[in-house]
Amino acid sequence: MDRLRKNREIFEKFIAAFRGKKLVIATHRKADADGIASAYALSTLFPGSVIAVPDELDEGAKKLAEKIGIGVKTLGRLKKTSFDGMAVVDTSAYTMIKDAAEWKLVLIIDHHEAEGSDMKAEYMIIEPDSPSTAEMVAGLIGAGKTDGKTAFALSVGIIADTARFRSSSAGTFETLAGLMGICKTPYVELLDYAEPELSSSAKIAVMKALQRVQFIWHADYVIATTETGSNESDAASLIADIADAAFVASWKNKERETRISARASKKLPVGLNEVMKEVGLAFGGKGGGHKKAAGASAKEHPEAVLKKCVDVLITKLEEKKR
Ligand SMILES: [Mn+2]
Repeated sequence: MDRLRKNREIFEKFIAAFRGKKLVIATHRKADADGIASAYALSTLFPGSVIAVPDELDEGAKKLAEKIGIGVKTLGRLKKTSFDGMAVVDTSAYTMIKDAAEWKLVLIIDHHEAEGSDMKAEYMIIEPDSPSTAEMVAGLIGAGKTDGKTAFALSVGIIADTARFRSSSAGTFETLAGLMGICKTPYVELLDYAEPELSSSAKIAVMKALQRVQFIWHADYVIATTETGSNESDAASLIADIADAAFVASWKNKERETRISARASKKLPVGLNEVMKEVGLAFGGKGGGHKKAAGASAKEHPEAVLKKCVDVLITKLEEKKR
């Protein structure tokens, strides 16, 4: 693949230019296993670097970091003058990592769609078609060159972000097989890290979301909406196992905004990242993500935002027909 070769070239140039430098390797807010695994793998090439996040880790990322002993710092507490620059993995949008605005960005590795991405770095490796940043990083470093801990982390990142291979290519399986050969961990154990058991309170939040599901049937597509206090992405993923599109809203009182988590079935012909972008813009917020998994923030109450999600999706479905 031409693009792979080109990206490897960029990566090698980056390595040569920054060898021995002290970097902050950062990922997006509410960091997930893909972001943390990618940051960790990159950090093995830059001894003395630190891994940092804007706020917190999600359950999977927390479990992974504990298992292999990844130290994660908070971005706001780091002294910029102690570092030679920041590398960002698994996002290229300032909304996902506000602190990055104050840093000199030297490298971005990401697999999110170009819309909504507004960060620029000296070295940029973006592959919107890649199912995970972990797979990209494994390809850039060379899966065969990783150590056991790195191979474990990247395996978990790949399984987590593909949602059990819903979005995967032959390359995904090849890369994972290579990594599993190195970390010698059975798939079931990796899966346990990629999809950790939800806490009881998270399970209850999802159950409440299910109780409140409303749906409409439009031109052979079932579109579901609901609200929850938390765990909107868990609820959206579960509902989209059945519905063609799921929009789950959660009101964030501190930010005075609604967060939407959107998931689509294989069948839905419209990219939810486009829907989320339009919804965010309509309410003074932002949106984006992937075609099948996207999100938005909106300065409006959940009911109105969910209505807008459905309206925008239906408009786009109608446009497809024409
Ligand atoms: Mn990712």
